[in-house]
Amino acid sequence: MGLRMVFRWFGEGNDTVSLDHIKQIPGVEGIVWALHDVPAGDEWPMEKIIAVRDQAAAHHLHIDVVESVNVHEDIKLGLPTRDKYIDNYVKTIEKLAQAGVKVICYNFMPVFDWARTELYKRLEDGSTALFFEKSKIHGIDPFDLVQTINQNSSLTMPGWEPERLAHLTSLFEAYRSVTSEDLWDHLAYFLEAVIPTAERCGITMAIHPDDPPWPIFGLPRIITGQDSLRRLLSLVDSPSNGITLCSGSLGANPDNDIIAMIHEFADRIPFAHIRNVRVYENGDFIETSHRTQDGTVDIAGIVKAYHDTGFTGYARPDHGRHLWGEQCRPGYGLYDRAMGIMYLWGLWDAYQKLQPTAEKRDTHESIA
Ligand code: CS2
Ligand code: MN
Repeated sequence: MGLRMVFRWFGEGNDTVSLDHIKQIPGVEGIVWALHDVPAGDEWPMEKIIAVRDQAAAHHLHIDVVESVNVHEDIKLGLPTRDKYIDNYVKTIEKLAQAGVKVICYNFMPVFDWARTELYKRLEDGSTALFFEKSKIHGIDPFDLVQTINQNSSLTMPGWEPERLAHLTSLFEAYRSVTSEDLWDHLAYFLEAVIPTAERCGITMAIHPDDPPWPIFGLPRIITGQDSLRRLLSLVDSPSNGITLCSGSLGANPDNDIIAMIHEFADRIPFAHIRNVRVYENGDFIETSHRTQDGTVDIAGIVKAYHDTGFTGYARPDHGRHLWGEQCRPGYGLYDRAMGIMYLWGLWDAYQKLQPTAEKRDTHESIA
């Protein structure tokens, strides 16, 4: 038993990559999925959950990992209406458990999920990748944002669909008085409400770090590094309160020591996102191939840390470059992620061969 490789799939008709393709990537045992058409805050319908399970099962893939059940803004804002959305969240956890799900990834970023300034930035090798240009985002007044986006169509992020943009100004208004300490309180309130259900159902909630891991547009962002992950775990001390350790998100800040995090939080990481990123001196960053030398994140060291801590959780390659003319969702093509998997397996198998985990554990036990 070792690392369990999974692959993100956005669903039938919603992804250029098919389950047939995913099945052909060596060692992939399951999909990482979600009901992307269900709005945040709504309860997930059982028949839709089962439909995805059946599609996956027809390809001998499991649905153990969901990414994400999104958290409604009212929960992050701490509004009185949050309780009804939390009730829906609890019901969704129960249903997912019933369908066999083991891990639910979520994030607690206000308004936006990941943020980039360019989706198709050309790399030297001719491929394209997601790019973040610090000066384009920093210094933008949130209240000018809608106008800025309209003028600059390359500035784009998930959640920036026209219908959401219309609400952007009022959302920014609502967040104006929310400090990062408030956001921590709202996260604690949410976890205190959902973790007992997760525990009872055998589900681990796994928070995804903020991407990039610092505040943008004047909005607080709190899951940014080792100290904040430690604080997150202490909010509710339960094995069901866990982490999706994303090396790419955390790696955008070169001060983050991801290997140290793997060692410190080993038993609380049910799900690993492994990807590389190249950070430039001015703070800009671009997503690269998974190979260690191509970026500034020590992927070989990270896989070694998972190996050395006896990791038996789920792992997936994260974003990849767009290669060979592939038309796909930004960051979610088939080729680079499939190559990423082979790189991760290469490292994993080599470490395993040099020092099998079980043997290593025995040695530790006998030393201890
Ligand atoms: C990111 C996020 O890890 C990723 O691929 O692009 O969109 C991530 O899925 C969410 O933040 C998790 O809630
Ligand atoms: Mn990630």
